[in-house]
Amino acid sequence: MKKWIIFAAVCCLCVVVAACGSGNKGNNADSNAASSAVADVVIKASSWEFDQPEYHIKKGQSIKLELIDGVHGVEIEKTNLKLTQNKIKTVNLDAGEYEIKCNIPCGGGHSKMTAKLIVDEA
Ligand SMILES: [Cu+2]
Repeated sequence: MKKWIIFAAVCCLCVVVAACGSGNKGNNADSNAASSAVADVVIKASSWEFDQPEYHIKKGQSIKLELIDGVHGVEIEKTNLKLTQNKIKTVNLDAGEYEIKCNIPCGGGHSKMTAKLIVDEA
């Protein structure tokens, strides 16, 4: 009887350890997915330029700012849309052309950091 109880206790312990192990793996997978989450359009900013002169997007698609070097932000003129590093936002603007500019004073070339966001008909 005593042996059976010890056997049962060891089994329980194994189940708990296995559950914890797989739980941790699950968490790691989740955090990796979050940090490398994919946006439809990625703007890459460095000092002092954006990686493309124009970015095309469709209404309802998502957009993200990645920093290559320096600290920059993105403001889309005449809209409330602002992007900060690695935060994915959905673009719900009407079709048309919008000016993009850096909205964080980032040094000598700050005022040259402009580009276009072109929202295409979905
Ligand atoms: Cu700037």
